Amino acid sequence: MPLDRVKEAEGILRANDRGGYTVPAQGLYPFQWLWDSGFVALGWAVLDGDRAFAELETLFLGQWENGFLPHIVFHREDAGYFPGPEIWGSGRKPQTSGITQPPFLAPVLLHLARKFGEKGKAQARKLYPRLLALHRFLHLYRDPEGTGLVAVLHPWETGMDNSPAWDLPLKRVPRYPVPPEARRDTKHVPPEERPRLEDYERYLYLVSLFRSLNYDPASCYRESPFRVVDVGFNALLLFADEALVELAGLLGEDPSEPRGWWQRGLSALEALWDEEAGLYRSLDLFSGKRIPRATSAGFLPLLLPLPRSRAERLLTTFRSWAGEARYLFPSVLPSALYFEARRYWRGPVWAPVNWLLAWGLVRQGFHEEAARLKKDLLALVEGSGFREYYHPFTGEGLGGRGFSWTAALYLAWVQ
Ligand code: 9WN
Repeated sequence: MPLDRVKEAEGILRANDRGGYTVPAQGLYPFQWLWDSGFVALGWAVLDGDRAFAELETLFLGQWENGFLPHIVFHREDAGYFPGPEIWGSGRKPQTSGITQPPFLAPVLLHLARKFGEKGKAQARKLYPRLLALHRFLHLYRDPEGTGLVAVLHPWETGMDNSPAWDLPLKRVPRYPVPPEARRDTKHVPPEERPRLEDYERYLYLVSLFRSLNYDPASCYRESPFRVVDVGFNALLLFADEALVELAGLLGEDPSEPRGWWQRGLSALEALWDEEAGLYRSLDLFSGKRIPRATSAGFLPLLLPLPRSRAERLLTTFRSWAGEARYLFPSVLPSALYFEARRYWRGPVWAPVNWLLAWGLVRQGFHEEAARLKKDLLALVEGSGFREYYHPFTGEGLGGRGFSWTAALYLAWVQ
């Protein structure tokens, strides 16, 4: 691994460090994001254990009294991002958004607790109750009927904002006028690499609706015209439930509550399996149907214990995708009509997805494919720098530059 890239990765984390939290990218994303912080903590763990724990502690400063953890914490003012704190109007201190993101935090805390021995355990003990409260919130308020799977109420909650999987469910969401100049993202990044204005108008409608409901969780669930069981979010939540069980064991806590969520969720996940397509799909709770779109999220259940035949079927699908791209792993099947090589979550390769899928493939014993995901990501970084995402055919870097999670995962991978 080229030493200068390692130094550069470290430099990016340090430059994006705002004291206890790391912004995903200067300019484009000037606040603290939930799932970014999980990945970033894995990078900090290579450099400085205390700083890794601090990333999570600072994130939890934004937790609400009901356990909810918002997807953005606005620790400081910055006019460079839209929608900013004044649009969300959460009324919290620090100011926050009012929707969440994939809770990819317990596996990170478990990793840190194991890596840093007694000191790590002491830190984990402080964060464990907060994580438990977050998971309790999600299982309770996002699954009021106790199905075992939770709903997301906004595409931003999936972390894969303009995934083609959300096109159909989003059609039910009215458009809220967003003057094109209000957007800041397209001032940092070419518009063809970002979501379309129409998507933003629907995103903003949902924000204004949730705000008008004072972010009351039961009302938001009931009133939201977007209610989807995202396979990615659920796979990560269940993976995190399992990590909570392990953390409970490590810390001498009672594991029965997270174990219950985990077991119930694993059997409920069966409803998302599409045997014909050979991958998992998200479920639209309004139509009651699985969403027929092939996205990388459908492979994230590889992180969970799967029957052998299921894992092998997923591997076959993985290989057929691999045959369609130069660099793995495209966010959408390249031969699909809705694939767009440069547009954000509609085609490009993303570092955290490679990293999560590799972790899942290792869990299933598929080491060769996991090694390929690592090799491709390292090649993308070495060829194009620490970008937000990459073109799956040419390897061109796209979106934001000096990107924290790409730098952090590179460090975690080459250490
Ligand atoms: C909205 C910060 C975040 C990531 C998401 C990614 C993008 C935000 C945006 O940036 O979303 O949350 O404004 O585009 O889609 O996964 O957490 O890096």
